[in-house]
Amino acid sequence: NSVAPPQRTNTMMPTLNVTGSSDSHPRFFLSSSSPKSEFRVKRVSIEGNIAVGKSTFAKLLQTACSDWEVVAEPVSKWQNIKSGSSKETHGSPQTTVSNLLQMMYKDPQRWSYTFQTFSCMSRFRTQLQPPPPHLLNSEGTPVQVYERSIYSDRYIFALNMFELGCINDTEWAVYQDWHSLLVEQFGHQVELEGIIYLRASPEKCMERLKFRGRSEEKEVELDYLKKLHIQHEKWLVEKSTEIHFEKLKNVPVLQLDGSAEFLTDPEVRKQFISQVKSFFNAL
Ligand code: UDP
Ligand code: D5M
Ligand code: MG
Repeated sequence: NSVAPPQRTNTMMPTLNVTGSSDSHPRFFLSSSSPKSEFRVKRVSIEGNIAVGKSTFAKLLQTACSDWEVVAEPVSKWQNIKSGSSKETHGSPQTTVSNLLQMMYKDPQRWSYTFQTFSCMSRFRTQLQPPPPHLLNSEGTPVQVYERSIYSDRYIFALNMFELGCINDTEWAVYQDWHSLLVEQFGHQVELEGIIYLRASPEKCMERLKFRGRSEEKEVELDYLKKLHIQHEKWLVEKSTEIHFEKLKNVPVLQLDGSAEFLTDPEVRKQFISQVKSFFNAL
């Protein structure tokens, strides 16, 4: 269905620009992101365990169709925390002060809450970005695809950290409070129309995690991946996770077999793309 929900008004407000014109009267025009075109862009996140192949799959989608725009997970931002914002540093170059991803894995008790605030902030920023102009002008089915989302941050990682005792009761209460406030305030701007769940066994993910060899993840244990797998299953398959946002409860989920070798097997790639196309068309 290409009929847009009428409520997505805050991003949809057409921008009224004023310019000088040749007859020296101001000229008003609507920017190219008209409400109608922006409503049509669907937003979908790719969800799945660590190292299941989300980034690889995202790249595949990016090359498969010009109507699909992929936004990668900002891992490098978490690995390179910069010294203040450029405003605060008065134009002097920012320097890397720490690697928060590494700190979280080395001392989860101390750094999990900090990590959750930072990763969720960066995901909010990502999901609030307007679609690029070529999607707005697309004649087909334009889709903006995110690698993970503000929802997996809460219902997979933060929840898991809380259940592991790495986030305490107070931190969990505070986290949930600001997360809900932001989701409610930004409303339709941060909603998803669909989710692709790349699903594989924790063992397969561990094999790929080792193969990828990201230094911060050296000490990640199979047991941690098993816990994250269960969180994904509860949220996206069994639907037993308590979800606090009505729209999210009913978001369609496309499940793909992440253990298939879509990186090297062209047949699997073809099948995946075809399933994704049908899924996007039906949203
Ligand atoms: N990978 C693979 N075969 C596949 C998909 C992925 O060998 O069909 C590898 C990929 O090359 C990488 C690792 O699995 O070395 C993890 O993939 P990625 O970084 O995409 O996983 P993510 O953490 O983003 O889910
Ligand atoms: O995920 C990137 C890396 O970041 C991986 O080590 C998991 C970690 N990650 C991502 N989001 C979170 C949250 N919210 N909490 C804790 N850890 C997180 P990858 O699967 O490699 O794309
Ligand atoms: Mg990735």
